[in-house]
Amino acid sequence: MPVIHARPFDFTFERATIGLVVIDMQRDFIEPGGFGASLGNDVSLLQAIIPTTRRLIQGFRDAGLPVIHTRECHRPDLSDLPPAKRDRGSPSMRIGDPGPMGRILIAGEPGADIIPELAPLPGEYVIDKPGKGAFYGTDFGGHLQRLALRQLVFAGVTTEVCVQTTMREANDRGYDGLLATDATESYFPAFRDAAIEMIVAQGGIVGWAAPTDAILEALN
Ligand code: TIU
Repeated sequence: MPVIHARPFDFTFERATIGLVVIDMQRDFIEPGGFGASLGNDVSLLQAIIPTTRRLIQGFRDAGLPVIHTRECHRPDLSDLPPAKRDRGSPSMRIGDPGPMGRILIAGEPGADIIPELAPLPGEYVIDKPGKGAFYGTDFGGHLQRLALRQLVFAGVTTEVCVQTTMREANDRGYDGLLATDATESYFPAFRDAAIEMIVAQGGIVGWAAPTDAILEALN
């Protein structure tokens, strides 16, 4: 069986059961004027991983393996937005408010789109999720079962929020998860590093971690 050289130890997979999950690489998190910026973050930090994430996606496409994209966003009528999420903190704009990329974090608005550099191909599955984890309130689990996937490689933003939450949800459901360490980023680089350490500690309590080159090498 193919192997990715990873931390805390080698990650073994079958080509028939591995897929890539790219979390929330949306304009609302990565470009100025969106949700990430409304929370007071420097969104330019996240732009650094675009080329690596693009290479990782291309590697899965070239190998004929599934690529699944997620988008954190809400229905236009806000019926899937708990008031606690809308009102938390004191954001300069709240979810649903009009901004330079349309209404903040609302499905169908330009800001909720995946950035053009990483646009899904026709036929690639795109999950709209109301929570931080991709399983909550979505058909993500059903889609993984239909594809018969068992091992998931994760990329995207932000490492300690939506990426880590989804990895933990997947881990509890019996999936083996591996985080691409140079295709994930946080508004707080120390949190990215800490999240990676939390995942691989205690014998891979949540999963594995490896750089994109190590992942692509094993796919070839
Ligand atoms: N704020 C933050 O770091 N992240 C989010 O709100 N969502 C995701 O991580 N996608």
